[in-house]
Amino acid sequence: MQDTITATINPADEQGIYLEGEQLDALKAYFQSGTLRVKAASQIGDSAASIISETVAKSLLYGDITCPGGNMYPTRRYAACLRDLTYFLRYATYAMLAADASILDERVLNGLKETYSSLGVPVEATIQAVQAMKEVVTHRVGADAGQEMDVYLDHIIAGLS
Ligand code: CYC
Repeated sequence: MQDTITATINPADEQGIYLEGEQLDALKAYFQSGTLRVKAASQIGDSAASIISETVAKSLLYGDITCPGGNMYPTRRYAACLRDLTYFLRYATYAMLAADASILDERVLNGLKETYSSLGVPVEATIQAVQAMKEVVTHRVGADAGQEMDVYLDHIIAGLS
């Protein structure tokens, strides 16, 4: 995985030059947002289970998807869906801490669309669930940190689209 620091320093190192201007500004913004990121990661970690259940209630429950014939039926598939959502939340939180989406590409999105397609997991419903997760997370962590998490949850949505 990469983070904002390595993504900024590595190219400078390859050229043997000091960081300047925009690169230093990017690092400054990253360091200044550090406390916000760490606080949000702690809040999300502490309430991950309830974030997932609220997300599911908001987006997937009470529809055909949990009934016979739906992709969240029976319990085995329901559990796989909850597990996938917990992966999305945890990896988006890592990416938010690093301010870099590469961990999502490497660990979550690589081959996911193909896997879902071969198993008949509906992409539209998955995207709706991630949209709901954005709202639930923002409600928990506040607007500023929520905006940061949105970047990485949107990255998952884009990777599935
Ligand atoms: C299945 N989700 C899977 C599978 C993988 C992942 C690999 C197939 C293997 C298995 O069942 O475990 C996803 N695995 C991951 C990811 C990682 C990983 C992301 C990275 C850490 O290691 N079905 C719905 C909902 C949605 C859903 C809309 C939840 C949002 O209708 C998810 N994923 C879902 C379901 C299955 C699945 C139901 C089981 C499908 C089946 O076996 O028929």
